[in-house]
Amino acid sequence: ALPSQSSSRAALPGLDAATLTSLKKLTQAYAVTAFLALMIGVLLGPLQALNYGGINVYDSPLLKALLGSYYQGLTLHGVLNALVFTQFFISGWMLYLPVRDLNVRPNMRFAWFTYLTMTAGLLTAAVPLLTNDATVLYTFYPPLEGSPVFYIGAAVMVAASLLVAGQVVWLWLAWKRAHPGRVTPVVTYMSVATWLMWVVAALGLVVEVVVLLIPWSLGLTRGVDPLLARTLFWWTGHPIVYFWLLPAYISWYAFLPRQAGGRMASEGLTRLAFAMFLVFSVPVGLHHQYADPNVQNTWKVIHMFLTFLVAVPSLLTAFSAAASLEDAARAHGGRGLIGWVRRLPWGNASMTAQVLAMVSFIFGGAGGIVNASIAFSPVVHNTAWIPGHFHITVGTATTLTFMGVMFWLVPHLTGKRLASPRVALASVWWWFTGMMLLALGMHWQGLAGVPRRALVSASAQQGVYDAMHLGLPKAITAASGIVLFVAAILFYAVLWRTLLSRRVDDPERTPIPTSEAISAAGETLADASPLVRRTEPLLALTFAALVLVILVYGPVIAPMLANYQFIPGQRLW
Ligand code: HAS
Ligand code: HEM
Ligand code: CU
Repeated sequence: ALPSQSSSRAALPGLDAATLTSLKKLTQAYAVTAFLALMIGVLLGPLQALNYGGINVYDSPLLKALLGSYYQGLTLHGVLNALVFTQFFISGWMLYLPVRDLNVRPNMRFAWFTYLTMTAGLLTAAVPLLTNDATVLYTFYPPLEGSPVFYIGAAVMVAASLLVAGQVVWLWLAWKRAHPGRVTPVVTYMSVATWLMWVVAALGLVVEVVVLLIPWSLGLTRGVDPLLARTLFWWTGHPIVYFWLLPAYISWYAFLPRQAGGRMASEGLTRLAFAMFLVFSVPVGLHHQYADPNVQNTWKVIHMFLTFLVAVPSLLTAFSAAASLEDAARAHGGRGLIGWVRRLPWGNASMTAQVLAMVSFIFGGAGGIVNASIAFSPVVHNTAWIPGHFHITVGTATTLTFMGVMFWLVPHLTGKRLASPRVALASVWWWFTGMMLLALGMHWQGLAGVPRRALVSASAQQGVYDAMHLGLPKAITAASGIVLFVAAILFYAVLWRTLLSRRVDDPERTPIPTSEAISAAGETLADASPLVRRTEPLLALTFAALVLVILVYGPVIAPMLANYQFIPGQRLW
């Protein structure tokens, strides 16, 4: 049966079989494109880990033939993993879930058009990346100047994600009109809040790329202002990390409890967390720019406090996730203060992946608070500490969660059975172990001052690091690359074997693992708690987000516009 929350009196057309089939194909297309991008990106990672282990493989004839430089590889790694993998997976995931949750019929022509647009953007941007004409790293800070084809492709990709956002918001509003007075079901609530946050967040990047970078790279303007470009970039660049995280949170809140054998803690609390992310995710970007000149300290400190505020909904999530796991384990005979942990279904690769992803995020989040503290920032900024931080946030909390989701999502979409569940289980432990080692080695080296984004294994620099006795963290980092390489092989063996096998079941036999809530929100707004009623108007909260962003970015950006600098581009590769 379809897990539908909408009633039959609705005038809105529900999902019919043909639309559902097409929607499942589309979701599969998004997910497979995502994991293909990740596969290429992840092949490059271990080479970088070896570099931070003091082993330079970039002089080998094979790599010399394949890559123009360390930086071409690093650009591909960052773009494919952090930008392409995430965006494709999320666009499929966060269209599929609300459509099923509301049981509404989307316009599938439009949905496929969006997927094709996004793919066209990706292929366009891929050309200059592969020909070494856009080796600008995934942050593409000017005055580094890549080929205009790269910026245009990236803009098309981001625009396509905004079309998905538009479609989901549109469907939600149609559902609201057909069901006046009803509380938005919680999976839809989380999805719509995330998409609306992304719309406000994306404004900075859209303006940067469309107004500044594309005309400049086409030679239409004399130069570009690097400080303004960076500020617009981080307007989007911080909240983009929540655009990667919240789709994983959706799974932690709504699906993981059921997979663990328990219930979601509270729908009201879940909605509060997402409402807070909607309002507070964006106005914090200056925590990436503490070292930038010509930005007043006052604004840096204000962004710092807002960063601490936006950590609160993650702390709510930590509480909530732990509560629902504990609820599950105790329901299955778990006992003791922490002994209950053993009663979680550790044989289930999908559950295990997600719980390990959460564990990594405890450390990733704690490191984030260090980064955000303006007094600590000079110690860690631009050092290997930072890649240490984000491989246990986006590289594990997000990526390992999506890997775990694939273990039920592919059977659910295709009717194929997960190939080798035991290999799947092994792959997630290898990934978790590898990423924890990578994080340990990189954080450690960062504290010793080893820079990020550097071919540190090149002989000239090695002497300096050898003098610092970094043998142990270097060895840990090199080992992490090998462990992660094994993890990737195990994971992709399972994924491709599953996808290439024959359909054996009715796909709906593997249901979406929607969890019940210990404390539900209620059906109608009239019966709901004040918290549920106040978090319902998502459009008003979006407006509040926009006002807050203008308040904390207006005074930062206005002087940059008044003193706009035309800096010519540079090609350093
Ligand atoms: Fe970050 C840099 C601050 C979260 C990603 N971050 C980066 C970069 C990336 C990134 C990619 O303030 C590099 C950008 C570049 O290339 O320059 N980050 C934060 C803060 C948070 C944070 C305060 N980051 C993330 C997330 C990311 C991500 C999420 C991706 C998905 N980050 C920074 C700062 C910088 C930065 C500075 C700039 C550094 C510099 O100097 O350049 C917070 O959102 C973190 C809040 C999270 C928590 C943890 C909650 C824990 C949970 C798990 C609970 C687990 C349970 C398990 C219950 C407070 C939810 C129970 C298990 C059982 C078995 C019982
Ligand atoms: C950078 C290793 C997977 C995203 C790096 C660096 C290393 C590394 C050592 C630092 C390079 C430097 O600063 O010079 C690995 C390994 C992986 C892996 C061994 C697993 C096989 C991932 C995943 C993601 C990711 C899954 C995201 C989904 C990034 C990003 C950068 C990076 C965004 C920064 C690129 C830049 O500075 O421009 N990786 N990584 N990596 N990695 Fe990974
Ligand atoms: Cu940030």
